[in-house]
Amino acid sequence: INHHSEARGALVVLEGLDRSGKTSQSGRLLSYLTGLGYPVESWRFPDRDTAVGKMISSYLSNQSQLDDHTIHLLFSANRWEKRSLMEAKLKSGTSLIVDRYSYSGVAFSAAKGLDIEWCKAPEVGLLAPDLKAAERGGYGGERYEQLEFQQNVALHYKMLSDASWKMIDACLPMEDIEKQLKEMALDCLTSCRKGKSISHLWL
Ligand code: NYM
Repeated sequence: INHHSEARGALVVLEGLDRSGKTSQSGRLLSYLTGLGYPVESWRFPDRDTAVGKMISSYLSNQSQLDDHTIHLLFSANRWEKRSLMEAKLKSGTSLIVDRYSYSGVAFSAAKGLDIEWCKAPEVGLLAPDLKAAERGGYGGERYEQLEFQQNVALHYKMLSDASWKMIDACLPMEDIEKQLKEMALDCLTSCRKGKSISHLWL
């Protein structure tokens, strides 16, 4: 690896339904890329450690009730509070593997019946992923885990996705998913190092 000081890191986002296996895949991808010598960190949204994240966590575990619009804006605020750190990491050459991002934000809230354009608005200006990988299929005592709701979320992911999304069948053997993800991520890291510039949502 050629460690150019100006080479930036890549923003790799994993999306998918609840229990589609994103979390274990992001762990595997992290160790693979780290093993190749790339500086990489694994992040997730919601980030439950921040002040806003604690409110989200209490809502998700049914310990508090919030209006659908309010929780939507908190999920978005949770991404905004990490935006400058995210940008600093990427510019310093560290790649980020992020488990859920704005697409989960929009798909889950729109599946509850909120207007999709309203849902996208607070995401405008956040950093756009360099790779959007989504696991199709799969799913699972938290809020949102009912099958019908998951199907509705899937429908909204579909509405948000375009040709730039890399779709992976979550029903494939774990090793196959892992292999596909590794190839995609490596391509992405390479093009970011070669100078692909950072862009912003909503694309
Ligand atoms: N979720 C996640 C949202 O509704 N909006 C968001 O912006 C994000 C990031 O939170 N069911 C939902 C999806 C999940 C739940 O996520 C918790 P996780 O990955 O299980 O911690």
